[in-house]
Amino acid sequence: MLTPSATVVRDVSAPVPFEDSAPRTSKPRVVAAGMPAIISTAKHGIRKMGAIRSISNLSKVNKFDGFDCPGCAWPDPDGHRTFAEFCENGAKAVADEATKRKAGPDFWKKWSVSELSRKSDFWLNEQGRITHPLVLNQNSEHYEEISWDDAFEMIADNLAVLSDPDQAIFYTSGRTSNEAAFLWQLLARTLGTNNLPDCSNMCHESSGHALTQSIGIGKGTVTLDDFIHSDLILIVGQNPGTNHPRMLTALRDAKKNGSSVVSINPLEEAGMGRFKHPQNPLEVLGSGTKIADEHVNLRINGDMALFRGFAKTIISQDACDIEFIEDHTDGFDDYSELVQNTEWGDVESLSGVAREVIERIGNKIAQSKSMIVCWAMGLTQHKNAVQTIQEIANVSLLGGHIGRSGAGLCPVRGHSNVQGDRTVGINHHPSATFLDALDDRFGIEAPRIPGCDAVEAVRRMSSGQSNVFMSMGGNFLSAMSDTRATASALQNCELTVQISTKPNRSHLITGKSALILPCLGRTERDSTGIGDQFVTVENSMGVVHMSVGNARPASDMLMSEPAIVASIGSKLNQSGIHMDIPWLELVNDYDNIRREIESVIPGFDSYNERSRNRGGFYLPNSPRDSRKFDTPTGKANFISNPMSSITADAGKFVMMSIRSHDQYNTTIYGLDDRYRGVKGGRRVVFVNELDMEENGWQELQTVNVSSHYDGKVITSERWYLVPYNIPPGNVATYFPESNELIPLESVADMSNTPTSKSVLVSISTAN
Ligand SMILES: Nc1nc2c(c(=O)[nH]1)N[C@H]1C(S)=C(S)[C@@H](COP(=O)(O)OP(=O)(O)OC[C@H]3O[C@@H](n4cnc5c(=O)[nH]c(N)nc54)[C@H](O)[C@@H]3O)O[C@H]1N2
Ligand SMILES: Nc1nc2c(c(=O)[nH]1)N[C@H]1C(S)=C(S)[C@@H](COP(=O)(O)OP(=O)(O)OC[C@H]3O[C@@H](n4cnc5c(=O)[nH]c(N)nc54)[C@H](O)[C@@H]3O)O[C@H]1N2
Ligand SMILES: [Mo]
Repeated sequence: MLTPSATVVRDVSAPVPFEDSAPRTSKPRVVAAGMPAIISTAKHGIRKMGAIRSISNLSKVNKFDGFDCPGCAWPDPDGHRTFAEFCENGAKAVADEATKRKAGPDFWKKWSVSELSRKSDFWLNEQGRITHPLVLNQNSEHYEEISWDDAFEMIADNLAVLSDPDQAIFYTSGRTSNEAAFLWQLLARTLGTNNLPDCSNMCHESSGHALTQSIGIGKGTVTLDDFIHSDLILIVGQNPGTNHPRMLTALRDAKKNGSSVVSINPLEEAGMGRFKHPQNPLEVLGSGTKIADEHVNLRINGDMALFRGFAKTIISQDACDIEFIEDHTDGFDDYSELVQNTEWGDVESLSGVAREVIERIGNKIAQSKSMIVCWAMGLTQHKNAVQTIQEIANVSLLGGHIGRSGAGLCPVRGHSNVQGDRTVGINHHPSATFLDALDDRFGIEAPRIPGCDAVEAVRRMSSGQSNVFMSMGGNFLSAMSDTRATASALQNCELTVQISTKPNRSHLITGKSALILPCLGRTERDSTGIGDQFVTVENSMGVVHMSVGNARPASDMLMSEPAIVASIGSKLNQSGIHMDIPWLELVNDYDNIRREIESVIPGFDSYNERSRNRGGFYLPNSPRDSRKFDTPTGKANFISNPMSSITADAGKFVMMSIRSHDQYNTTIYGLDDRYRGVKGGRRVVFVNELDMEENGWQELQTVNVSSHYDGKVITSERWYLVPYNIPPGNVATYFPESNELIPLESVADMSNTPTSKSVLVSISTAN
């Protein structure tokens, strides 16, 4: 369990420590939200924020004059807002940030980093908000208070001595505002590096990569309004009941308007069963709305074959939109030939779905006039993720489901501003056009060599090529695959810097020296010399809008993210790295930052004015708006990839790592997963009953799990078996605990995303 530390004194544990007790299990739920959601919302709110603060905060979530919910990137209705446009898990995210508990300097004096590393992630998060800038000096075991000025000086000193700017890495988590993200990438590029990995590398990178090749834009092509006009919605590899609960409202409304919903998932998730809107008393008391008309229970990673089967059905019925295909696409003939030459037997065996089911759904797709396909991590985190998403694009192109009302492709983003961060330049391989515009505006010479993504960042730190790791939010240690490899990479650094709100494992597994810079959260008032400021974010459907915090900051010592970046930039100016950027002036009035964004990035015309409009504004999206495709041929591309799926040898299983109902990525709110009937523990392995029987395993038996990749074996001890309705040969665990098992080398083709949903494992009973 213990990872050797970089210095003699620290003896820290990188993988999540074991919990003491076994979980308790009960029957999984089939109804999402309803009364249990209301009770859970109230409990979290009142326990963490107190009654008054809780009402005041929750009534400001996603209102026109309030803050953007930090929970997920699902959009809000354009023209109206209900009393409180929030959900149970959004409320948990708000309560978690607005907690009254504080992890002040005394807390860090009391606990050494080694001791803290043996606490669970749940415990760490429960300690509350970080209140002061903190330093962990080389050979020290404790974080101590440091002045902001000394902290910035320490960073500037470390950056100024680098012989090559690529020795520095600037990571971003997708909660960061457009304003902070734009300054962050500007700081990296003026220094001279494109080393800007972000959480997107582990998330929707595969979607961006696939869609750019297929339709010329790395984003989805629907608006929220399209849902109500669709006649068919496919939800593939996504668990909206837990991770995008507000999406259930859109699905309910679409259903009421006659649409049909099909869920495609190895698990029958609760949100896809029945939904009771927690803010509608009649629904809470009644039986709710049935969401999915049909559930396709496929094998993990069976999606590409499934969609190939759909294509077979559509093509065999001559149900293609020939006019659209002729006018707007390229590559149809090759694709059609490939589809027709694909054997049904291969489709069935790779997907794990019977031909008759595939044909039944395929018929629905063939008849649909307006189909939306939604997806999330169930598709993006496999070896063939890019190819799978391109197959979905192919099937959508067959029916002309792009740039038509009620139809389109809908990658559902995770972090609330992950899409915006990419738009404003958080990208390790930026386009030449973007860099040229940056150079022109700021008189710099931004580097043209691509930087590292998340996986490559670990490699560079391990080999010593990079040795300063700076993190704008997030929890890189726990979010990344191969926890041990990531830990030793971070420990190989001279300096690691975390701009954070709450304690997490990345504060404990550090470089020789480390800094924690505590920042304001979304809910909090951000005032500068000239008055209160707001920031802007872009949701999953390309709407840019303002977010204004109004709560009193958790501590007087906090700085805003933009101010922290600007202060680092300004210190670098002083320390001889000449950057002619008026950093401090930019952050005195955030309108100044938005003016810079407007001048560099297309689509942001009259940014300051339009972000003040109720509900913000849509960024241009030519496939959606005008069926124009920014590809080399000017057309959307049918891309013909060979069909594939992961297969396990005898004695091995395919493991997916998923989220419970009580976590936000690596932040653990509680140890329960109400919908899946697991309470009081997270080290569970969900296994099919038949596999349990065949191996003679008992419910809640303790096991060790080992992953296997190209001769590399990683073992993680003490997991509890839970029989579950999951396809035979497939198992599921929760992340971040199971990140320990995901080999760094196991990545998606082209997008380099860790294969968090495709890990080959064996299970052995523990002694
Ligand atoms: N409350 C809460 N909200 C969140 C988050 C959170 O942690 N908590 N995280 C945010 C972030 S960053 C993101 S990216 C999103 C994530 O949102 P999701 O993508 O919904 O998150 P996961 O739990 O990873 O769920 C993946 C789903 O895909 C299914 N799946 C796994 N493998 C396959 C496969 O091969 N094929 C198919 N068809 N299905 C598969 C799983 O059974 C599961 O239902 O949520 C965002 N919102
Ligand atoms: N095995 C496995 N691994 C995965 C995934 C998976 O499905 N399976 N999912 C992947 C996905 S989709 C994602 S997006 C990544 C997530 O990766 P990250 O974005 O790096 O991780 P989070 O857990 O969201 O980050 C939580 C931390 O952010 C800080 N924070 C919270 N709010 C703020 C804020 O307003 N400002 C600042 N500066 N800091 C803040 C807090 O200190 C908190 O501890 O994980 C990935 N890892
Ligand atoms: Mo994500």
